[in-house]
Amino acid sequence: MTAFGGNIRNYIGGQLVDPLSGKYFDCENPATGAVYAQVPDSDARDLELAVTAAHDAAAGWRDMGAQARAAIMHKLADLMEQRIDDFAMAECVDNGKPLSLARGMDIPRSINNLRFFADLGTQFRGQEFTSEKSFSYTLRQPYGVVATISPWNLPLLLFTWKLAPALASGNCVIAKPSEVTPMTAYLMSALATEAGCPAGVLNVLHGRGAQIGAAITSHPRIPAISFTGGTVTGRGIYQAASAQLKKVSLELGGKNPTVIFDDANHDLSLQGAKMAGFTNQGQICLCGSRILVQQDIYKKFRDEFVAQVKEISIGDPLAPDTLMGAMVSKQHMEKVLGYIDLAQQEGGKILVGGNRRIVQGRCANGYFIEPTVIEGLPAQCRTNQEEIFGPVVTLMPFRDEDEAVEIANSTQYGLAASIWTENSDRAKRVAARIDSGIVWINCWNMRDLRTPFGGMKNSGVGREGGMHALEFFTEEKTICRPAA
Ligand code: TXE
Repeated sequence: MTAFGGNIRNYIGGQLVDPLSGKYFDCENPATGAVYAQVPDSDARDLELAVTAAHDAAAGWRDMGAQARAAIMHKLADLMEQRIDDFAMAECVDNGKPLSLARGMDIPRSINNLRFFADLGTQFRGQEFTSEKSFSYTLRQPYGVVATISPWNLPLLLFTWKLAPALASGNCVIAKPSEVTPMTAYLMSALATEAGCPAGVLNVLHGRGAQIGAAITSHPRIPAISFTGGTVTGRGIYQAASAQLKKVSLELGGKNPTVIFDDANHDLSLQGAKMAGFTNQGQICLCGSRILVQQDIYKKFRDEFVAQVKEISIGDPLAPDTLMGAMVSKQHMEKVLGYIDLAQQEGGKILVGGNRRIVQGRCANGYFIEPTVIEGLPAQCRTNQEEIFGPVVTLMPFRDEDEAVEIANSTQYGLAASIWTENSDRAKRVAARIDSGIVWINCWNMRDLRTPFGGMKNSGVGREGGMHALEFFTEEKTICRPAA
């Protein structure tokens, strides 16, 4: 295994290389505040090398066929699986998330992303159309070279979620992980050659969004970009890419409602709202940060919810019983704390949490925030409208289905929602009326990787997942001849 810590390197044309500028910046362990690695500050010159390597490899990768590509992707997955504990530890140190979460969710799902899309690529096909006059069929052809830009909250999971369908559909890739959490993408890139990945097929460039990210977005030889991150950044990428009519897939923020009806299973809905609110320190685009509770059960639900949130163990991500680790960075911690201040200025009452948590011992300088529950705020205030992306939830009562739907739909976002009720007719009615890309009924974050995934409104453009991702990374060409 490549040494964990020290200098991270780019992976270009099958080689681990330093950035041409020789410049690096610090990478912190957010649970301790200590610098533990150096990130290449890549720029347009590094990109040029990667784009050339990728174009040189494109025809070979395309013509190799889906089965051979799948074999290489499975081999890479095998190599990662053999080092699963190292990857989990790296994700934990880089991101601040509990080791148990990295080991239980992030890394297994990352490996599965590779396997899932490797296999799906072998099933991918065009269409056929016959009429009295003509016979037509379509070819699904890769772009050649595409880019992926991914965020810090689920670093390897989202890196592979984009990379895998791009590779499986026959593209060479320029992949840019978040500069805040580059380590697992680096460790994975260091295994690609051993897995049999031809030089230039996968290129991983590290560095700052405003520099290497922007260079990728505007590069004329990268016709398609898949991005996951904040809505403001996504909008900028959309604008930059539109100048060259690039194909863009955007998976952006959320302000997701958790809707609890008075006939919900009490224990399950409490558990579900807690998971949706605080998993990964609330740093998942799917997190349910607005909890809407029907008014006749509001007080009972609130009191028990607050009691349970008080019990969430927060602290050293390495400790086996830790449920909440550190925020990803000092800057992000300060942003979230700023929103907690704002909530109070807006008249919100903090029922539990509300502060930075100083953890004793080796994590004394880490960036921890207490799980925070706020009530008494109107649906239209900034706290209830803007993505906080931290362990902060609000509670709001509602009268009936109509009011629940109205509040649920009252933000600029439309990514995910969860509905808790034992009445299946009501569940179906409300699910159909909520404006979001996915609605869960009596569950949260349950995922079938074949299903379309993405957001309505300002939560994104396009759908990922299953065939949708393979379609995004290919052009469909129609071929037509007279009927025989
Ligand atoms: O993410 P950015 P940030 C939300 C969350 C968070 C906010 C900002 O609310 O507080 O976004 O987070 C790259 N051209 N989400 O600023 O900037 C960047 O290097 C090209 C939601 O940390 O969106 C990184 O690789 N690329 C979310 C990626 O974009 C650019 C996950 C994401 O970073 C770029 C994370 C540019 N000009 C944050 N600027 C989700 N949807 O899951 C930055 N990048």
